[in-house]
Amino acid sequence: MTVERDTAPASVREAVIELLRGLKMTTVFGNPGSTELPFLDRWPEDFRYVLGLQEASVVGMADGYARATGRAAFCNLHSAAGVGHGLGNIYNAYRNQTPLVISAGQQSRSLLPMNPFLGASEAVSFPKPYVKWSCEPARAEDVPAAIAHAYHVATQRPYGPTFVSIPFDDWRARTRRVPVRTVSSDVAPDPDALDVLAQALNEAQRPVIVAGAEIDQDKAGDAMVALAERIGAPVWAAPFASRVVFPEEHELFAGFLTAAPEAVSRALDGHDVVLVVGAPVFTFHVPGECALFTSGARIFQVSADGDALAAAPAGTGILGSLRQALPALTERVETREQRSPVRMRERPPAPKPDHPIKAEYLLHTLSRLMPREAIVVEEAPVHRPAIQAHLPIRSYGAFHTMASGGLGYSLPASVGIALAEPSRRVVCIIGDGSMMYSLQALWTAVQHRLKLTVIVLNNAGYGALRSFGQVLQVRDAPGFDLPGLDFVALAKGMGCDARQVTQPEDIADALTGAWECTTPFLIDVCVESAVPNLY
Ligand SMILES: Cc1ncc(C[n+]2csc(CCOP(=O)(O)OP(=O)(O)O)c2C)c(N)n1
Repeated sequence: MTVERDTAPASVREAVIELLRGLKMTTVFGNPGSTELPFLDRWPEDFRYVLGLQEASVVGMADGYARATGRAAFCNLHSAAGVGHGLGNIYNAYRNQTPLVISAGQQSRSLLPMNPFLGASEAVSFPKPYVKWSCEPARAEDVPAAIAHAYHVATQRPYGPTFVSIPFDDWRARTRRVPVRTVSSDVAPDPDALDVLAQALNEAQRPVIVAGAEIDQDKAGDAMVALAERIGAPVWAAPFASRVVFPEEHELFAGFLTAAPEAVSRALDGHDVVLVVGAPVFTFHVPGECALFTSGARIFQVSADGDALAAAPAGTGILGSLRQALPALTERVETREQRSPVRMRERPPAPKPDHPIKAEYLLHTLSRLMPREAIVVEEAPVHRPAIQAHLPIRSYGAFHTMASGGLGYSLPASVGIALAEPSRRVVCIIGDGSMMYSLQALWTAVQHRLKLTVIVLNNAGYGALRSFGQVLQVRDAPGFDLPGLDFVALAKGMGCDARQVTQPEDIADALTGAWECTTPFLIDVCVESAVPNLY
């Protein structure tokens, strides 16, 4: 009689542990404090606690783990200040649409009226608006139900983080177990709307697809490729896509849209039907005039993210999960015999081994030598165009970055991904500036002996700001240079083996050595400090 067992009396802690087990959230990412100790008491043998040394790393690791497993991940943060440290990556998780259940300690209910040590004022509001749902239950016995609720909201489209604040004395209160329920989260698209879209595609002279991160998240990659091949349309990556959107060596892959209205309009100019799949219309970083919106081109957007459909300034929105919508659309469209000519993506020439090392040369060499099953995690803003040009990602699931622009994400995320995918090599390509935001994630990677290679693209400064400063004609601004950072010493100080590379001829040897390592290894590559224009 499952129902009776499910609802039998228990302590709040017992009920929460059983719930987490039932929801397959037995890997808990955390940083503990006194307010969380009752939860950690007598830790169950089948649970894994992944300790992060600062909460930004804890949340980033959980995000990476959730991305790689395709399931919600659970975090346990320290009250108030711990949540505060985690907020940057809570924002990132919200924008990444990563399903996370974040719990945080709170002081005892009896002490709260007296502003106690470690008390969180307005705990529920603190992480808003970057959590989809937030709760400190009115009664201790409601904590397990609140966590179940948080899980089901986090795993509804669009996925995202949720938050539960748990007072210290709640864990020992008596309650009833909550049942582990199944709640579906796919949304079927309106068939009539798909008919209209299919007709537009069938009648189009030059259709084009703009693909976004939702495709990979939804495991709808094969369906995306099948649709593109059926209609013979080129596929662009949406601006700032945080995952692989299309195999980058496929003949229909057209390249990456820049997050600027004029650049997007130029790239899509001449196409009469623009189909945006699993992405906003569009993510911009700089203002400007997007002529596409008034050009007469018909824009269609298919996504399970109702807010992305609502925020689009133009076009027809179709709400639906891509793993449902894409096959249904492919069935409806005619195979195009006469393809409009697809502009082949130009492959850049092989870069030269100059000194100082050019990022392009490093990335070209990396692409040649990297194990085929490797997963790339990126946070090197000024080098992103070079990464896109020289390190083509060939398969879904093999690339991650944050959707939001908040630095301090990718190093901990790569740790979470490596924990979820222990058989695959994870390669984190990261700027020297980005490296310093959540550096302590490296310690967790060492403790778990992960197959993680960190490649620091060290241009001794905030390259993206140097570049953006040039675009905006900002002169003599302070705060762009980062002299005196010794990444080999920093890594070794946390038990991570590391070496510095200053000569192009040493790159191949350093990479080959890293692949032989079954524990984390950091390569600090000194690259030239001159920066390209990003816009
Ligand atoms: C949390 C956070 N703080 C500050 C910034 C502003 N910012 C954007 S790019 C950048 C420089 C990044 O430098 P680095 O990681 O060395 O990469 P590079 O641009 O040189 O490739 C900074 C500081 C940000 N995006 N996020």
